[in-house]
Order: sequence, then structure tokens, then C-alpha cells
Amino acid sequence: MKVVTSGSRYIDIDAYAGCIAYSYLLNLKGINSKAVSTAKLNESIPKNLLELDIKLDDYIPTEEDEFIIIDVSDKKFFDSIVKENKIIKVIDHHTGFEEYWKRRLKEDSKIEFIGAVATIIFELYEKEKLQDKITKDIAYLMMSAILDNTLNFKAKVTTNRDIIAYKKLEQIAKTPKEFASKYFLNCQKIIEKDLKKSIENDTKIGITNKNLPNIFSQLTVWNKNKIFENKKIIYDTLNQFGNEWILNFICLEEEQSYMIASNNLILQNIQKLLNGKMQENYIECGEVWLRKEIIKKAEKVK
Ligand SMILES: [Mn+2]
Repeated sequence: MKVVTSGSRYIDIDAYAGCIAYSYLLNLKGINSKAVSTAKLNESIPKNLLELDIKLDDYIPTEEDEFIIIDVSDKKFFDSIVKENKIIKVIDHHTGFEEYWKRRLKEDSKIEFIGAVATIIFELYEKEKLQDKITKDIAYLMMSAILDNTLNFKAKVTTNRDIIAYKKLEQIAKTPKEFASKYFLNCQKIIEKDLKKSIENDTKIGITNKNLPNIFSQLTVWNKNKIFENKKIIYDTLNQFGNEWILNFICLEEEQSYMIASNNLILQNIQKLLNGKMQENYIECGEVWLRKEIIKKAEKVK
């Protein structure tokens, strides 16, 4: 049995869609395979996608199992079911371990720095000339993964390959134009239902850069209004972690980030870095920033 799996702590829609779509591809080729995960599913996988007919598989481990890892290549983060010496393939788009896997797995290591792992998997269907076998449900999953991981194509990690794969999947799924806003609004519903938990789940503690506070949180929504009206929850949630924090609040409808911080000194520093428009107690950035891009930029400042 080939077991297609991903990360350990939580997985996002890219990992979820990637495991299911790749396992489906193997089965189409006559290779017995399962998509398996023991991780928590995060806010990027809304209820309507979990309710599709195609899902993760149940799994009972056997000695013969071999593992295919999707959307992660750092061993520390592999799903607990993975047996290190039984890994036969890695498909990922994160940097850091590409040399190691290339040496160990040769052409079975497929680590490429593009917007979404779902894009790589769509291209593998094309390579096998099996793209006509992609079902609507699988197309929905892969489209959602590309939307999420590229932030609706606004993140700087987006490549032309992601855009092309999405367009082709759009034809397969025959989705209306507003598929993207609907997807993000569905994710937003989960966030609004438990804002505190959503913020906690994406708060990074231990940033070590003199231009940034130690606590750096991130939240992505389609429309900010409801959450913006109730900023108290944001302050209360992040104040639990410490008194110096910043939140990168990405609003995709407006195609920009808002920066909210525990004090104005932090906001002034971030404004020097990103050149946004300072408002009373937040910054309007005018463009979408990802936390990892902001950290990278802060590290370049002497
Ligand atoms: Mn990904």
C-alpha cells in the first residue's frame, strides 16, 4: 500500500487536497494507494469541502506500507504514521531540504518553489495524460488549495504555473467566477465563529529581529468589516501572549494588509519598513504582505 500523507501538527487545504488528489492519481494508474492524515485540519478547509464525497481514507498500518509525503519536506514535521526508511517520494514547495531529498530519492524528490503543491500535482496528472479523469470534487479541492496558498494570486510566491493550473481546473469544475470569493468567505465564517482560536493558531512567538516585536500573528479574511468592528477580541487574545505584538491582518477583497499592534512604537517601526498609511491605531498597507515576507524585509534592515 502507498500511503500519501503530510504534516503532523495541522494541515491546510493545500496538503489536504494534495494528498487526496495524488492518491487518486496513483489509483487511476492501478497503484493501490490511500490518502491519510492524523493531523488537525486548519481554517483553510471549510465545511463544504469536507462534505464532498472524496475524503481522506481510513488507515490501518501494515509492514508493507510505503510513504509519499506532500507539502512538507522537513522530517521534524512529518505525520506520526510515517516510517522514515519507507519514504519513496516527496512532493513539496518549501525550501530547506531539497538537497537532502534529491540525494536520497533522485527524481522521486519533487520540491519546487511555486505557489501551491496542488499546482505540481495537477501538472503530474497532465504528464500522465490523466487530466480528463479529474473529477469536479478534486478540481474544487485543488482550486481552493491554489487560491489559499497564493492568497488569491496576490502573494509574491505566485507563479505563472499556478495561474495556468487554476484556469485549467476552472474549466474542469465549470465553477462560476465568484468561486474565489466564496471559498474565502467560507473560510472566514470559521474564523469569525472562533476568532480567538483562529488568532492563537497562527501566532508565531520568538521572532528575533530588533525591528519587530517577539510575537507576530497573522489572519487572512475576504472582508475585514465584522472583525474590525470588534478589535477587542484581537487585543485580548494577543495580550495573553505578551505586551509587544503585531498582527498582519490580510484582507483579500481590498488586496491589502492591515497592521495592528499592541502599541504605537511598534506601528511606527513597521511603517518605516513597509511604507503604509498610518491611521489612528493601525496601518493600511496598500498591498498584501505575508508574515514571512515582512520578516525577510526586516532582516535586511541594518
Ligand atoms: Mn502548500
